Amino acid sequence: MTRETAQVKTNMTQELKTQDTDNLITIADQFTASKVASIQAFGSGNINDTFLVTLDSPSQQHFVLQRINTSVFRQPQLVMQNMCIFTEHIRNKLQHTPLNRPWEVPAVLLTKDAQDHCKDDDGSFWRAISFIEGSESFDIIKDIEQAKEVGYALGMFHSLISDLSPEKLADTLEGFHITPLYLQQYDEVLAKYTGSKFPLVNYCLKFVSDRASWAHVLENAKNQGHLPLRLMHGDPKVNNIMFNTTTQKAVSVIDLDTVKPGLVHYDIGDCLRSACNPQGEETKQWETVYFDADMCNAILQGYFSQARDFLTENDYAYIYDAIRLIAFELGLRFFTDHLAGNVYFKVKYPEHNLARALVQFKLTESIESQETSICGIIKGMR
Ligand code: GN1
Ligand code: MG
Repeated sequence: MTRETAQVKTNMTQELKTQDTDNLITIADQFTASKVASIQAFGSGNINDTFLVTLDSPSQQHFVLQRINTSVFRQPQLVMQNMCIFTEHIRNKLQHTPLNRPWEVPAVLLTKDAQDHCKDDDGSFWRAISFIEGSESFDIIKDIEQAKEVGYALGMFHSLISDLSPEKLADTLEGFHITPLYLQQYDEVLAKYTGSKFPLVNYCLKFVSDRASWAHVLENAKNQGHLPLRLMHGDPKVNNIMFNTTTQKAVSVIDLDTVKPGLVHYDIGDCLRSACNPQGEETKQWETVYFDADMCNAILQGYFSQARDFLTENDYAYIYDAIRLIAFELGLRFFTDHLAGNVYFKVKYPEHNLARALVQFKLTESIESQETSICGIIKGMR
């Protein structure tokens, strides 16, 4: 059975009930000596369940409480181990060489028994992370200035972990961003496919089959030694970048579950596919989705201002492919999950993953139609 189809029940999102809130308070209590004032569902994550805990305390106002989806992260204790290792590395580094502008690293909060997680009566895995006070995130980029900040944040993140050896971190999500493996899972799901009531499924089927042979591009480059294995964030979509609410400068990158060995290209692709889509990945108007090359230019400017020192000539050569590939790959992952019955990504309605796939495929088409200008932008950055 494939990782993305491993979960048996459908991931339909649910509202918070009073009884749930009581349970949540009991869990949140384990991570704080202060009184919990309130708890609310937080963010728009597709995998874990995330809550913002508000405290009655002048010293710490909030923290983020999360139930890790253990059907996806099979060894959540390794996720926590990775998080402790690299956040400590970054904190040490910042202490010795302070930056010339504010930057925050989310901290793992310990339970009253000094553990980095706790389990509830159902065996669910809970952990708490500090909240960056006075910061906010956006699902859709507002303007070019913000785009430069998004790029700066990813470049800063990569630069801060660039001297931590990839072997120091465990592979917490095998196959993550290995496109050929997603194609393999897709073929397995397709083998059981008996037709659909949604005509747009046919468009998606053709979309994938037209690109299946090209989709090995980054893995081939990695296997041939053209691209080095490094540490990556894994999920630097635009709403994982935190902005100071007053200065509107990027101050942190959050959602650190998938920081693990990989290619920085997966991150560059993921950041651009999410930040250069002005309609956002949840739009229902998939026909009008396009890739905004001006935003791409600004993000890459911000990125290279921080990343130039550790990138090689080969790295530049694969950036266009990375942008195209990660949009395609996410579309493929959503589409596979739709065909498999919505077992991996949380959904709000039955054809939600199909709608999400169409958005990413349309974005991929738009990237392909602008290949010359996107490659020109990348060339201009060297
Ligand atoms: C998932 O759960 P969330 O929203 O942080 C997914 C990413 C996708 C993203 C698309 C572990 O991230 O790979 O890009 O949805 N995370 C995992 O919104 O599969
Ligand atoms: Mg994530």
